[in-house]
Amino acid sequence: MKKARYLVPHLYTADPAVHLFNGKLYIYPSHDVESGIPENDNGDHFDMRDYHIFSMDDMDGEVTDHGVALDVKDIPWAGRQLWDCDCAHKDGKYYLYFPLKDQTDIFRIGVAISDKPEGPFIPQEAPMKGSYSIDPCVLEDVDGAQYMYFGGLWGGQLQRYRNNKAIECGQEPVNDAPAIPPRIAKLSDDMLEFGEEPKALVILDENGEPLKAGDHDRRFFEASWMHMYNGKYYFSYSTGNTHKLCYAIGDNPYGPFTYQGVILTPVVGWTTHHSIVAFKGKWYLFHHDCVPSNGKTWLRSLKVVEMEYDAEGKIITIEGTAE
Ligand code: FUB
Repeated sequence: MKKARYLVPHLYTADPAVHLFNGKLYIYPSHDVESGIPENDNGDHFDMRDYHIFSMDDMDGEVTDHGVALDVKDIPWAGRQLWDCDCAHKDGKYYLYFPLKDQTDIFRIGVAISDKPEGPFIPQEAPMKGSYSIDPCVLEDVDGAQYMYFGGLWGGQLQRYRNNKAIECGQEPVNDAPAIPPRIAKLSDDMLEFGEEPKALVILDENGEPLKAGDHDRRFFEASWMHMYNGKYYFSYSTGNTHKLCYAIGDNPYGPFTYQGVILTPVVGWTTHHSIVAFKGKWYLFHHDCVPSNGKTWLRSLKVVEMEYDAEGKIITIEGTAE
């Protein structure tokens, strides 16, 4: 499969997290809706209320919609805005991690549990202790340890935290100040909490210096994803207001990671968000764009395209507008 393929024509869906469970690919996306809220830098127009989960047996085959797996009205601590989620598996249970604003309009990360990868998922009574910001993604390492990566700037509120504490009037730093890093934390054995204090995931430039806040073409904005290739850890992310998917490589789950380049150039739309997965001997980039909604940035559609590496393990850049 070389041509990009839209996956879910009947629903607007975005931010795909994709995993191979029981021989099938399961897709955990955001479910976009027409909220009627004017577009702003805070992302208020992304007022999503539930998740649908999808599965596919083959990359070219049918995509099954398993229906509503979790609804905001069933989450006891809910305020608003169900954003990008991810799912992890341990000992026969599936754990759906989701960012949601609480009743004070602060993003927290919640967990919901199911016996099946497609749900339905039963949410916990309260968000994960000490959680903040958005876009959780979970990597199961080769030794079975599970790590959560998270964070997102602007509407994702990451700029409001330093050393895991909320600060007054947090702003994104500028110019030569170090960029705000995404966070990593090992999960607890029961998968329901952080098993340690979240740490900064540092992305270094070609000189071994942390990327700078003013380097909007390369600095982390949101949309963490981690995958492994040839024994290395590939951390990929969105640059937000410069609309690229980039990646950095490290030797272990915590890093540091060294910036490598662009995976996907800007798509039609504002946000860009993805996952990378191997299936039946090939690599795929799942992502979204706003072509089917004629450019409405809050009504996005899932796509998949084959992704390739060169002989040195570098990801070959894909054009965001490729058909
Ligand atoms: O879908 C809402 C937000 O938009 C996600 O959490 C971000 O990553 C961006 O795609």
